[in-house]
Amino acid sequence: MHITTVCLHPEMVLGAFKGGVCGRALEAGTASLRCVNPRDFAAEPHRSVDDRPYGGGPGMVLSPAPMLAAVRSARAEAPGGAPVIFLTPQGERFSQQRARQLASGPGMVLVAGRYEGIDERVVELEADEELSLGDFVLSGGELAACVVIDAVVRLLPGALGDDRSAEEDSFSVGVLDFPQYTRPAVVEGRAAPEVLLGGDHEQVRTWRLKQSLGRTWKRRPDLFTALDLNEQERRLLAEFQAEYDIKIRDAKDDQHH
Ligand code: 9D3
Repeated sequence: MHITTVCLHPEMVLGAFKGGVCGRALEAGTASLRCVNPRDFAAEPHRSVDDRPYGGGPGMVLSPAPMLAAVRSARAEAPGGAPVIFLTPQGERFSQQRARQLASGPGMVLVAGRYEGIDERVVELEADEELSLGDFVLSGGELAACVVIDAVVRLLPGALGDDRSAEEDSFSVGVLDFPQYTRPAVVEGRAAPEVLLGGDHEQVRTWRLKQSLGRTWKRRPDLFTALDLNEQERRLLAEFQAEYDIKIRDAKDDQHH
């Protein structure tokens, strides 16, 4: 997979992949990661890449000429079929589904903005797509590009974690993770759930499914609404809800007494 990032701070993007699963995948050649800096396409003597916004207002806007030249240089070296994706707060929300689609393709060009944003004509001329990470404000697009790269590269065949992707497709996306435990069996008086120490794999699987469904119901009503539960899953959720009711009642009792 061929990945190019267009950004003013290449060290932020390259530095993010010095270690870890994705760093190793890049070292092994599972994917290539390059950065193109619009500053290298800016005119002398000042090599300026930004200017004041037309219409006034605070901050600066990335100038069209160096951005256009940088994006076009990145596109020219990318394989055909690699989309040019602008990371902007106005984009469609990035998702695991989009990560999977990108991981199955030949690559991507990720364009990260800074300051108040990129001149809209560059977006109109060159963006195949705009992606956002969500409704919060970053100080630039570089970290957003890193997030997209990480989510995509870990899915590539050859990256550690790729063996889990089939499982993720069918289960892990759509419900929350079950809680994890490791040794020792008791931490500050808190015992790990007994079922996990017992070695009955079917019981473990059932307990984990119940926890995943219960947590999704409790914490993520938006995900929960989209679930289509079978009979066993509905029974496990009902058990979780009954136990949860008892917990709430006990907590209220504690408050009153
Ligand atoms: C929304 C705030 N904007 C109007 C005042 C200014 C602005 C602030 C920060 C415009 C861009 C940015 C930099 N953010 C990104 O480049 C970005 C981003 C984000 O801030 N949140 C979630 N996803 C993304 S993807 C790129």
